[in-house]
Amino acid sequence: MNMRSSCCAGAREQISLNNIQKQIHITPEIVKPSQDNMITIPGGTFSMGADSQEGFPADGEGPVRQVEIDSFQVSRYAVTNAEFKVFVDATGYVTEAERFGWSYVFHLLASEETRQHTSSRPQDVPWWLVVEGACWSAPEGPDSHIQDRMDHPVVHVSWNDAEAYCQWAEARLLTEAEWEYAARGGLERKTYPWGDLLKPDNKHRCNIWQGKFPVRNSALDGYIGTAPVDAYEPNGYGLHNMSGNVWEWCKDWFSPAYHRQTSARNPVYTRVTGKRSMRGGSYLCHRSYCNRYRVAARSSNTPDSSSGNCGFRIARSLK
Ligand SMILES: [Ca+2]
Repeated sequence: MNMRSSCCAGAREQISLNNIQKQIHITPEIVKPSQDNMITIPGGTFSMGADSQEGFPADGEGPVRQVEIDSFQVSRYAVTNAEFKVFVDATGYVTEAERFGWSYVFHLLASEETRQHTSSRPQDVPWWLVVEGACWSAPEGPDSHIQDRMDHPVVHVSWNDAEAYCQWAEARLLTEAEWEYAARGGLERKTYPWGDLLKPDNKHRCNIWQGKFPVRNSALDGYIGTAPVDAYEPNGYGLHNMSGNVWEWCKDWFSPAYHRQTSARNPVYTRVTGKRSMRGGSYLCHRSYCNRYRVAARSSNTPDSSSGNCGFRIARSLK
């Protein structure tokens, strides 16, 4: 079993499963994600990135620069378990977590029995359990299921799995720049999708961690794990949970030099770096440890990695 530590989610070593970009057999009559949940984001120019000291220098959140984005469509929510099930039922797709036979589960979410039978965890992020049988339909291992979580974001999907879903849905992942532009909801240089205060009017606006990470989560925001994709108020563009809940895979390869090396118009980092970008943070984020639930924050993982706190949303280009 191969693993490598990462702050935001455990990573698989690059032992790629050959031909992971499998043939997808499409059943045409199956209903695909409709336009109803897609929002058109009008193109424009915005200040991308952050220069504040809040971030991690190694992430390359800045320097802040002006970036121009063409209009595009984005899904109002992250892809749900219900939507992913339609895809799997239609295509027979098998996720990488299922092929590898394991995925990363946060220790407090696993059952007592699973914890007792799981000895493998990355040394420097020991709150991630390597749980055999954990996958999108059994998020905490074989003794768990998604029946009461069909409107939650699908998790334990790798970047490659997300790409496969997009191919089927005739969609694509957002570029990092599109993601941040959408997440800002029309606001300029704010920390969160709704403004600069984490809890305006003392109201929770996203699903992160309250308490002492990683041992005690008081879940004052209502959720210890994932929340339904439409939880909390949307941002100015009508998008839910751009901050917190689950990390969202983006199209780009990840590089700390992103802001220095990509163009000012529709940027996308295409040089192969071995890691794909993720945005938004998750229910495990806490200011004391990982405050990457800010809109300018960035993280990454290998494209075959999966964990219980990473999903994706979809985009479509406008003709
Ligand atoms: Ca929470």
